[in-house]
Amino acid sequence: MLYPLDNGIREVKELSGLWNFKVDFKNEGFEKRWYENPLADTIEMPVPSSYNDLTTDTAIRDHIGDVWYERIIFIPNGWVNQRIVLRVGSATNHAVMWVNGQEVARHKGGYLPFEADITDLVKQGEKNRVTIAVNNILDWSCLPSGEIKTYKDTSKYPEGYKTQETYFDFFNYSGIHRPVRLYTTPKSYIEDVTVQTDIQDSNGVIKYSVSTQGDIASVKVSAFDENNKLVATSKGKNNQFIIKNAHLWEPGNAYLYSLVFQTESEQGVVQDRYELPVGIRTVRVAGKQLLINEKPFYFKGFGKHEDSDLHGRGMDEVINVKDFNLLKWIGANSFRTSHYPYSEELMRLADREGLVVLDEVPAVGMCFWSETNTVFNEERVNEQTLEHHLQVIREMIKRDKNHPCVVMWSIANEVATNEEASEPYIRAVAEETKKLDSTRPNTIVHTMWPSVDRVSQYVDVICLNKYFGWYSDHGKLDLIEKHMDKELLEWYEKYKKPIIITEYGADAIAGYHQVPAVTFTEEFQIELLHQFHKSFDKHDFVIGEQVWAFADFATKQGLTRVVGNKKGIFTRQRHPKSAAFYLQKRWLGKNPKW
Ligand code: E9O
Repeated sequence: MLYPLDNGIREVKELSGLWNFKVDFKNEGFEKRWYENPLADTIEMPVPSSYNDLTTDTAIRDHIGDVWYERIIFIPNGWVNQRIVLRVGSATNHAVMWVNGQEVARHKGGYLPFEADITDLVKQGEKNRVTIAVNNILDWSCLPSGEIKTYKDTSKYPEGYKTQETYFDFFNYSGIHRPVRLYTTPKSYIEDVTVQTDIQDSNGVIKYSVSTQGDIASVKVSAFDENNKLVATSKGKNNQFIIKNAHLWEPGNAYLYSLVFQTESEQGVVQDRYELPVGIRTVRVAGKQLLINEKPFYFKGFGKHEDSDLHGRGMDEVINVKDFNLLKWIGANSFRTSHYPYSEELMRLADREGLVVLDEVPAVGMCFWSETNTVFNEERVNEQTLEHHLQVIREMIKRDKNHPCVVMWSIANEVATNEEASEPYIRAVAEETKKLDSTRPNTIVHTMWPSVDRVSQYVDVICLNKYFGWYSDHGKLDLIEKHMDKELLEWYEKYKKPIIITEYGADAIAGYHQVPAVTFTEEFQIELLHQFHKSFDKHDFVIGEQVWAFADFATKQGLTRVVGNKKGIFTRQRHPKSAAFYLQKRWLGKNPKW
């Protein structure tokens, strides 16, 4: 799915700003067809943002169900004879969209875009009403998964009392989280573009395919370098061409060519145009290593979240730019989009800044399969979950396939891969990923042990989240290295695949200090990381370390969460804890691994 572009042929109109907003407390909006008329009794709500932290009302923050957004749009006069598309960057977790009372789109999944062709529904020179209902309920058919718990004992709970149970460690922020845009294309247009790159000698090989709609006679492709110099051309919907002495896209040293795809009519009239930034690079797993441009790559960085004060999970270029500057300052070269695909704006920034990305689907919290049903409902991870998982993989790869920054697909995080039912499930997901993109390795992120794991034969790289000294042997710094060594060797022995530690860390409350270190102090966080590093440095099959987490982040309320998860190396406001200086010294220092 192409990112909307303004380029003289295509036009984009941003719909960010204040929208009318209403919480459907009585769950009546669909039945009463709220979309047919302007919403009554609304409050102001910024788009993009999570709505949860913006009012002073607990009932709004913790609402389970639908909320409604609405705004008026005008269609510019110049848009006559254009195809007009309404596109939502993401709405968490489900959305239905109407234009002038007509349903135009339905989308399940909170972290990927959806759009609708609304050309025939909008009127030039008049007010057009866009209504979007967003629902935050998570059940077992969703990713992330969850379930609604109902409380039957009316002597203890009010009638109809329910809670949204989630089995993941981030606040279930909801709302329209990414920009909403109107954009145009000509009536005959470029629908999608796929680019794959290779390197032969010092030349870049670019293989592309273009899909179009309408009457299109020919496709032309021109490649421009960063100085806007034309370096190669090609023709046809599927083809490949060479850029001589290509400038490669490298981690920390990004270089992007601009590929301009242009369609023409029979008469040679230019119809549509799309510019795609393309980084020439290769990625593959070879034995114990992951090679980018045939050079071993060691991942230094973090698991992150799209999370900040007030905005919640709302896309914010201010936070994105600050985070990238901090990543570079600390010597990180990569991050994982834990635990969902991040905004397209962030991915485009990573392409430009040369940061390497592990792109993850929102498959988190899948710790209960049908065979271990013990808690609330009958249904746990099931066929519908798998169907949705495959759908999300398709949407993610469709959106992110052309990003040079993405070097690997992460198909799930902390799944109960010890259970029998996980094997066919993960196998199906892993195979789908390969089928859709054979140019990138895939991985799954484990918190299980090698002796019980049933699925790692289906992935190329093994990722581990390990919490010695924290969730096990809490506070025992002296055991970490030994435990880590043992486990790493067992994983390698069993699968002979490269390993990235995608999570290790400790909560530290900024400003808490003690010597000797105790848990929750800044000193303990440093010492814990240091013990892990002693182990990582010994094993050549360990190809990366990503600390959990980049910054403190919001979670649901819980006894082990003091105003959120405090494993950040930066506070939620992006101020460094002491461990940031320790990591900076390690990552910018010398090490045979990098
Ligand atoms: C996922 C991440 O979203 N991994 C969690 C992180 C945490 O801080 C969370 O924020 O809790 C850790 C999972 C730890 C499982 C440890 C199992 C140890 C068994 C003894």
